[in-house]
Amino acid sequence: MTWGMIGTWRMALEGLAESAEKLKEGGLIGDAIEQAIKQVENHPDYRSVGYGGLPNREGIVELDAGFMDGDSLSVGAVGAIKDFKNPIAIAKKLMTYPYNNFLVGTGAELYGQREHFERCNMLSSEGQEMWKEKMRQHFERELKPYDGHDTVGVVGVDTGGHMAAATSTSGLFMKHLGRVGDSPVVGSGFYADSDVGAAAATGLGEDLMKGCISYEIVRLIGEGHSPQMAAEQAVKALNDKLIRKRGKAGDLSVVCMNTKGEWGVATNIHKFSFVVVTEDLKPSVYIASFDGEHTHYEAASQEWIDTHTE
Ligand code: SD4
Repeated sequence: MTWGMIGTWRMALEGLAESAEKLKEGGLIGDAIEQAIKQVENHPDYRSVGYGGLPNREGIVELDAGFMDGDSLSVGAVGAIKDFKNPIAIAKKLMTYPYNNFLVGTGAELYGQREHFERCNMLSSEGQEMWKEKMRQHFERELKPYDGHDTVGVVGVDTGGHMAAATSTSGLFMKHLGRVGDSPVVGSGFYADSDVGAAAATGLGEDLMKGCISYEIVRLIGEGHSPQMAAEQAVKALNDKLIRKRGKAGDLSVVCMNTKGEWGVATNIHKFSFVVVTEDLKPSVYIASFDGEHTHYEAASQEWIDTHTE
């Protein structure tokens, strides 16, 4: 059987490259994805995930993460959790219970503490400096809440045909205390079904949730569409509907894969970077853009990869 993973944004590169080695040797997709996302969470230069993530408007780093196992459809998630090093590991553990799979705020923190997950003050001094600067810009020139915020989402299949999907994020810049976006919400931020495929999303959570976008993509793959067709169709339909009903659509970007390791990507923005690794493709960064009708993508240059972190 084949294997492969696809992840949102350039920041997924190092993690996917390393965990691909495990998949190659027959490792489980859930473990590979957890390892890949942990690397992003632990990286202080990635400003939107884990340690070093940008704080909310109160200056507090609240993190969201979700995990889904495509064999059992089990889901685990945490929302608005503070001071834990790897929210993704907590989400993955929560997946193993029959109930209480999605914990938020103090309940999530209490659980993490009881289970001895590693604690960490997630506010780096760089994150704090950047927050001050962003706050200043916000008041000076009405910075959009979205600016500079990305979620890492990874989906994939292993040689045993198991599929999984997961996300981790510090959410939107300038979000309110307690605000939770699409990322830990099953069906919106992520979805996996080992019979069909898996998908993950990044962008404006408030709009991604309106289309249950990750579930919709997997559903379309199940109807016989290629991952690329499914991703493009779902994003275009949601984008158009949001514009028709609300006058505008927030940023919507997705990645997906089917059981054969075939992958797809779609976006409604100008520059959405993503990373793919499969049995036949070394870890590669691409940049996707939307022309109003279709998503196009091309390989990122080494120079671009070296000078961009997100
Ligand atoms: C959220 N979807 O919290 C996340 C943020 C994100 O690219 O993905 N930004 O709404």
